[in-house]
Amino acid sequence: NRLKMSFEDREKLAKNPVAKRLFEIMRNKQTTLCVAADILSATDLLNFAEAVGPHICALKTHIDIVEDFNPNLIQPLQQIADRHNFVLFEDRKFADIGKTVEYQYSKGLYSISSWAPLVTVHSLMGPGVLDAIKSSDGAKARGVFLLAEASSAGNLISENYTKDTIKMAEQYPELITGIVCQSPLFTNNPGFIQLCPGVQLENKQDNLGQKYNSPLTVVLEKGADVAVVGRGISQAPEPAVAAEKYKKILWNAYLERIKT
Ligand code: 5IU
Repeated sequence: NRLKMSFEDREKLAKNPVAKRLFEIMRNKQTTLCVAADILSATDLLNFAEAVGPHICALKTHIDIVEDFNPNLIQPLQQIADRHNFVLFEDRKFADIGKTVEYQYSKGLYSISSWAPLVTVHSLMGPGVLDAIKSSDGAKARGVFLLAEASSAGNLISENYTKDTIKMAEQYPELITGIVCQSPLFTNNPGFIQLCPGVQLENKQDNLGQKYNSPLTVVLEKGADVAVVGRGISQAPEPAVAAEKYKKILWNAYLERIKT
């Protein structure tokens, strides 16, 4: 049972290099916190990454919302990620035919595959998207979080879609880092990491359909390994303080979960 296993034991079973790296970072930094850096200015994004860096295992970006984006942003962002030892994670949610995804992933203004070892992908369009990610240009150690469930109210994902998404992931153990979901999903592969967005202490929802659970709920009841916190940290008066607080709650919940 994945939920009772330590990250150390699961790291040995992971076949994807980014999953192995994430498990290692989580153990060493004692953090399962991924911060969503939904930030509109390049300078603010860098300052934010620097502030929360010590407390996170991954920084999730939406690079296409940066209003003054310039490719020169990437190098300092990578330096911050290296210095604080976290993974850059572009939440691109690829959902087109394989060939188009290949271009979106490795070409264009953002050239995502050259700097983001982790990306999100929709299973909707079929496994050709995963073949495209696998064979595209870019850095070789790469991983995918496949989207099996969403935190937004009224989303159209059915139980069968979720199950079939997990089956698809299991066909690509070398490429798949894990699964984005909201419940303790059944997978035969404990090397997969469960990523759970929609986590906050203050609010239960926003005014655009986002639904939140507490850090304790997602780890102990929903099976989250890595929890994504966005505005709970980015809108806090002191993001570094908030990040440390979430980190500690999440890590203690993980220890509680694996305790026999
Ligand atoms: N995100 C979700 N829910 C999902 C998926 C992705 O919230 O089901 I898939 C993203 C969107 C945003 C971040 O970048 O995670 C959550 O930010 P807040 O914690 O600010 O709501």
